[in-house]
Amino acid sequence: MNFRDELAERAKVVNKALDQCLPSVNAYPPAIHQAVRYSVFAGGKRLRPILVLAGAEAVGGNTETVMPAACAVELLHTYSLVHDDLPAMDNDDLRRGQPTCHRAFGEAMAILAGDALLTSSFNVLAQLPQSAGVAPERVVRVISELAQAAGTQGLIGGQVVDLASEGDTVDEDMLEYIHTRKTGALIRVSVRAGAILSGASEAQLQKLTDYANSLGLAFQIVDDILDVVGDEQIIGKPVGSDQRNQKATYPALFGLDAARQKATEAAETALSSLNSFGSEAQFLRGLVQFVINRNQ
Ligand code: GRG
Repeated sequence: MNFRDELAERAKVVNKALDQCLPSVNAYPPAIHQAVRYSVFAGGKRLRPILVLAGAEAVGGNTETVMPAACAVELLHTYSLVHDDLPAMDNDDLRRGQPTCHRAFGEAMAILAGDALLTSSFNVLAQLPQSAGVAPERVVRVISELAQAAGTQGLIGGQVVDLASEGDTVDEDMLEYIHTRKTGALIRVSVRAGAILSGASEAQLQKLTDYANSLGLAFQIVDDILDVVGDEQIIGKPVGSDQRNQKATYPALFGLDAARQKATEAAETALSSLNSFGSEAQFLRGLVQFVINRNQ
């Protein structure tokens, strides 16, 4: 199986697990379950849950055991997208090629769907000792790391600084502050969660953290580049929105060519962080190429 097929296969397995951990659309009250399921199944790449599985694999763990954590991370990611799209934030009409949650279900339901996704993310994690027999100390550590990644010094902190800096000239330090939190924090905790739940050593965790930091940077730079040169039909949202919203981006600060060069360097650093791992980290290596070459 080539890498893209394997990636698609893993996304399919994640989708099945996500389907099982969410209430059905008919569960009372159906309006909220429809909005939640609509947002989760609108067609994401499932990069973060796949990173949880690959993080486990890299330290000899079992991907089925950590699947609930993979779902938890995707639920939390989806919450951040739903709230980010709201009129009070980015006010976007399209996400993953479909009307955003508030466009389809109204603003109040979109706020509640985001809240529901965030809370159920932690519930799915908290059930790991019972559902998969994972040691409670490992689960508590992951819960704490995920809460920090999502909190005021993670996603929310990045979002606050991003919103506050719209229209301002942003330097490289500020750009890094925003992106290590908005994008990097969740990518990092995804890899770490899979590894922690699988009993990784601190030395392994450090190397995987270095990998994830560089992968997150490469992912963000490519995301910024796609907003300039991407195909609207493929990326599922209008191109040029960063420029229209005067967002701080790598191409805006450095130009397209230098941004591409930075992405390539970050990819190389990510790969070298895995030097001490063998074939068990092959999927993590493949993900670096995927992130660099992606067109969506
Ligand atoms: C807490 C409201 C709130 C926001 C936090 C994460 C975040 C800040 C906002 C989400 C929007 C955004 C542009 C985040 C940057 C990371 C990023 C590029 C997200 C898109 O991730 P993909 O490409 O999306 O993996 P899919 O649709 O494939 O899951």
